[in-house]
Parts: sequence; C-alpha cells; structure tokens
Amino acid sequence: MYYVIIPTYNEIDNIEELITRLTKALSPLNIDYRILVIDDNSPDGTWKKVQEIMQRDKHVELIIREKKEGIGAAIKHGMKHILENTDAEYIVTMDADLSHTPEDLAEMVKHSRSADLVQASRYISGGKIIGWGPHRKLISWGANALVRILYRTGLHEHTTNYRIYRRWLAQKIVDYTRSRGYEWVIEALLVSIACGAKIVEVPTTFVNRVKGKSKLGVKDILGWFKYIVAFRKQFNIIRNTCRESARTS
Ligand SMILES: Nc1nc2c(ncn2[C@@H]2O[C@H](COP(=O)(O)OP(=O)(O)OP(=O)(O)O)[C@@H](O)[C@H]2O)c(=O)[nH]1
Ligand SMILES: [Mg+2]
Repeated sequence: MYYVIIPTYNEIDNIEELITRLTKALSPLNIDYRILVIDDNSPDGTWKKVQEIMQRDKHVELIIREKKEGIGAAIKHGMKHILENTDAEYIVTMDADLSHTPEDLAEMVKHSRSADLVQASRYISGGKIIGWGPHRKLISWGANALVRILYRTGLHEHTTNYRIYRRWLAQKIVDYTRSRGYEWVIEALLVSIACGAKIVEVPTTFVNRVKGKSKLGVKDILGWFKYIVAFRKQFNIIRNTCRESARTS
C-alpha cells in the first residue's frame, strides 16, 4: 500500500488538479493507494474543497490541524498517523502546488521496491526546472552543494520534498527529526543517511508554482543554510543511536 501525504496551507487553487492528475498517474499502476491531505486550517478553505472531493473519491483522506505549524510538523503528523493506523509499506510525500509532477511518480514507484528512499531529483540527467530565475536556481544549487560536501551524501538533490519512504525509515524519521518548517525536508534526508538507508535518485521535472502564494520567505532560506551547518553535531549523535538500535533490534 502507498500512502501519499500532501501538506497544504492555502492551496485551494491547486489541490483539485493535483488529486485529479495524481489519481490518473496512480490508477494504472495496479497498486493499493490512499491520498492523505494534512491541512493546517487554511483560511482559504482548502480543507472544504478536499471534503468535497472525498465525497466522490474514497481514496482521499483529510486531517485538519488547528493552526499553521510548518510543513515538517504537518508531514510528521501524517507519517505518525499512517504508522499507527495502517500497515502501509510506502509513504510518498509531495507538495500541493503542482511543482512535483504527478506523472513522474510511476518511475519513482518502480524504484521504491529496491530502495529505502526514492528522492525525486532535478539535478541528475533527465531532471529539469521550469520557471525559476537565476536567483532561485543559485540558492537551491548552493544549499544542495553545501549538504553534499558537509555530509558527503553522494547525492545531487536534498531539498525537494518529493519522495517515497519505506515504512521502517518513516518510523526512524518520526523518532529522530525535530524541526517543523522547511528545514525538515533536509533533516529527514540526513536522518535517512544517518540510519544507513539505501537512497535512489529518480529524475523529475520541477515546475515553479503558478497559482497561490509561496510560503517560503528569505528568512526560511537563510534558516536552511544555518541549519545545514548546525545539524552536524546532531547528525553524528543520530548516526550512532540509529545504527546501535539497528544492531540490537
Ligand atoms: N499543512 C501545512 N502545509 C504547509 C505549511 N507550509 C507550507 N505548506 C505546504 O507545503 C508545500 C510546500 O510549500 P511552498 O509554499 O510551495 O514552498 P516551496 O515549494 O518551498 O516554495 P514555492 O514553491 O516557491 O512556493 C505546499 O503544499 C504548501 O501548501 C504549513 O505550515 N502547514
Ligand atoms: Mg512550492
């Protein structure tokens, strides 16, 4: 079973198209799937639109949280819910703003069977970015280069929240991640590496948000760089604890 977590905050203009395209992409794959939207009580009523879709599509589920607490907190809430209430083996995460092309999921699903984490990647052969100016490209390139060098990840993409996690890894991420905002996306990847996960990158086409407002500000971007550097100590602690628990379990 594949559970797709979509965190939303004011995505009323995007959520219906995303679910339609996602359903079209998933249906022919012959897999059991659910789509779980985690909405932080969006003032634009995104959750109402999801409730409407739920009336006609039983694959769609919704959790409404009281207030906006960050993308990381929302995804973690969804992961915990899935781990506690289902026996799903695969957890997919993706943004609601149509930046993460649903049509790329088939290839990711294929690779998920032989990996612990599938990372959709803009920075390997076949990957693309549509609609970003040089400024945004440079920031993303810088953040990715910094993670790659500091943590010797051997990966090209670390900042995109379009992934498939194995169940055991999702449990580790729930146990070990602490951040709540955008830096969580990087933290979850670093925890995966610290726990020895097998990670595969699959090319994706990233399309800049067309509708709705970005919630990512300059403060968040600066926060990323600070976070990447500061996390090194925590990374070593998690690596020791996670591998120790793997040996003893
Ligand atoms: N539930 C919840 N979702 C959030 C929160 N912050 C962001 N999101 C969602 O997380 C996803 C990514 O947020 P975006 O605003 O697109 O951030 P980004 O992709 O880094 O930046 P842009 O594409 O430039 O807007 C989207 O689906 C948002 O609706 C939050 O506090 N709570
Ligand atoms: Mg976005």
